[in-house]
Amino acid sequence: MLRALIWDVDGTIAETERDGHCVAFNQAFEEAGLAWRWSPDYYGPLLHVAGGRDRILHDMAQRADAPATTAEREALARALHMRKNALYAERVAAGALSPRPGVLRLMDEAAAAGVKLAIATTTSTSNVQALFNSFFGDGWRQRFAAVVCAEDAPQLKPHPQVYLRALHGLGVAASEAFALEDTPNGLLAAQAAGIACGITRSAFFVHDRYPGATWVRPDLDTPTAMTLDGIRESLSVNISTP
Ligand code: XBP
Repeated sequence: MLRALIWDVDGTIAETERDGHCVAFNQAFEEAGLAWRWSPDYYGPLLHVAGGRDRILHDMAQRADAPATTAEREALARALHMRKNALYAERVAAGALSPRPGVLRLMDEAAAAGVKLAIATTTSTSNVQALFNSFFGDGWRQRFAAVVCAEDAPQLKPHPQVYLRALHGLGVAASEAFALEDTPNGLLAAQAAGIACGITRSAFFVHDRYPGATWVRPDLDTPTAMTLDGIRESLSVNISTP
C-alpha cells in the first residue's frame, strides 16, 4: 500500500541547481573578490559532490589560488556557502524559480488521497524554507508530514540517513513509501533505505543511468501525467530500468 511520497528538492521539485544555486555560488565568489566562476558545464559534474560547502572544498582542492591551509579553506568555504545561501534565498524570493511540470499536481493529488508528503534533501534548511515560502506561502510546513534537510541528516546522499529519518518522521515502512529523485546519488540513498524510487531527469542529469529505478522520465507530465495510480501500477509490475 502506498502511504507516502518522499520528495527530493533540488532538481526534482524545481531546477534549483541550474537557476538558483549555480548562479548564487558565482555571485558569492564575485562579491568575495575571487576570480572563480562555475559555468553550467563545470557545475554539472561538481553536483556529484553532495552539499554546497563540500562542493566548494572539493573545487578548492583543484585550484592553485585557493588558501594554503585546511583551516583557511574551511573558513572560506563556510563563509562563501553562507553567503551563497543568502543570495539563493534572495533570488528565490524574487520569483526566479518555479515548480517543475507536474510537481504541484501530484502533491495535490496525494494530499487529497491521504497519501502523506515528505521532504528528504541534503540541501540546507534555509534553502527549503526560501523555496517553499515562494511556492506555497508561509503555511508550507503543514503540507508535509516530515521534512528532513542537511542539518537533520548530516551524512549526505548517497548515504541513506536522510531517507531513513524521513521514514521515521512519517511513521511508515520503506515498502509503503515512494521516492522522487533526479540524481544517481539520490537514487542510491533511497535504494539503500529500501525505498522504491522514480526519476525525473533534471538539467544536469540528462544522460545519467539509474540502475534499479522504478522509472526514469523527463518530468512528471511528460510523456503523460504520472499519477498515484501510475506509481502504484509501476510498483506492482516491478518495472526496473537497467
Ligand atoms: C542537493 C545538494 C545541495 C544543493 C545546494 O542534493 O547537493 O548541496 O546543491 O544546497 P539533493 P546547499 O538534491 O540530492 O538533496 O548549498 O545547502 O548544500
